[in-house]
Amino acid sequence: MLKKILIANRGEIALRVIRACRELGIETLAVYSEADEQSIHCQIADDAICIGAAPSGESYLKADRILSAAELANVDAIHPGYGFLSENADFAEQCESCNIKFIGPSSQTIRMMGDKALARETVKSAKVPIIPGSEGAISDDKEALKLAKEIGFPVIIKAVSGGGGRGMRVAHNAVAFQREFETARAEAEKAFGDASVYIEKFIQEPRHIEFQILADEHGKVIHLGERDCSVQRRHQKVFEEAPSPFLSADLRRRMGRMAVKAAEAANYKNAGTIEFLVDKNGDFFFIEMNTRIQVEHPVTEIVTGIDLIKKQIQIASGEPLGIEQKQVKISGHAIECRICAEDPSRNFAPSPGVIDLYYPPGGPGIRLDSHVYSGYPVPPYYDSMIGKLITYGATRDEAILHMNRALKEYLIGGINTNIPFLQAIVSDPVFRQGQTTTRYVEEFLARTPRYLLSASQPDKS
Ligand code: MV4
Repeated sequence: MLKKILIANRGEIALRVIRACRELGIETLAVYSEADEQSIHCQIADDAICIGAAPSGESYLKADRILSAAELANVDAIHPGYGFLSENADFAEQCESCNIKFIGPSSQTIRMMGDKALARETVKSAKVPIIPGSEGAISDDKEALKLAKEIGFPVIIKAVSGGGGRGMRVAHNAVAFQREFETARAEAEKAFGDASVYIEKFIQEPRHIEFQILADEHGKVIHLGERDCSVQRRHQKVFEEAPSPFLSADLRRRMGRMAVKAAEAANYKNAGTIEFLVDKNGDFFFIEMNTRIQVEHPVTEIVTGIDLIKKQIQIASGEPLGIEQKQVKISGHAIECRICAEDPSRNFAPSPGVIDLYYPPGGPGIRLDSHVYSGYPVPPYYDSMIGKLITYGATRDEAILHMNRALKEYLIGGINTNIPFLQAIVSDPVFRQGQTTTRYVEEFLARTPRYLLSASQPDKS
């Protein structure tokens, strides 16, 4: 078993990893930026090292400083959490060459899955369904247009180095396609330093359903069922739940089998996620693989009873999975919502500042993963998420009942949060009936008056 782990992250996920380490009897080293000196992850870790100034480019993204801290403190592994360096193949490779275990898949797998066109081809070779589209990247505009016409409009143009919704353009006809193709390539070059794009048939109003997989270093791969992440706003997930209210037992079995095949094709190790789009007919297609632990992992932990962070560490230690696919049972229902320091009535503008009152919800059916407390200054430098509220019950209705109650109990003063927005969604009949697609939030916001989304009363003047 690993003895000492550096947590190359901040916020709730740093805390989550430290908690798992502590229960496994593993020593922890936190790293932090100057803005995070008062952060709880520095307090509860066994040790903490400052790695630079507040902006993440000066600290949490500085691979060399993190590796220096790792060598100085003599850790034997690094847990990258999500975001920051978690899907950086170069960083994973540097860890490998320093003989420090990167808790995740190999740098090779990260690199391969980071190339979204290569990921498509890789899973296709394992007969995992993909969306009709180009074979690999396509650079010639005439060839691209010809292919788009063959596929049939609308089509979507995606950056090979993108992912998570960044660098995508939709074209509904040939004229628009020529324009969007050039724009997509220019944007991709600017955002990722790589102009390569690929194209796919555009699926209208899909559901986003992803499968959690676990793979040990002895070649065994299992899946832990799905999460439905259709409730998103501008590619930021808002609600995530397990199981999906949309999947039949048969569809779940078929998708799960394909998720395992995709992971096997990538020679995957550790915890990972296979993302699918599911259309109205229940046809499903692979879109991307995420080679990290995800924000929404707790809903899977609750319905399977498996601690994913501990599993990541045990797998990285070389231990066998110790669970057979047929032993994985999904029971009950869990829903997560992301609590963010932002103002929904002002187009979700970030709302950093000092939390001057903090009363978290508790009681039956509630898990709260958060690093904040009364007096905590939410820094303006990072993601606005200040916690994840997860509720669970025997049924979806019960989980929703707890969520509704917990959101009303949750008191956060001094900053604005998205809690009123989350409350409005859990009360919405479309959400309650589980009728959500990736268009849902947009549609919800279009029919919901802004004052209903803020804690303050409407301006009467
Ligand atoms: C698509 C799509 C429709 N058709 N691909 C966005 C995130 C990235 N992982 C893939 N995304 C999409 N790919 C095809 N061929 C629609 C989306 C999409 C989306 C996907 C999941 C969740 C929310 C979304 C919101 C808008 C678009």
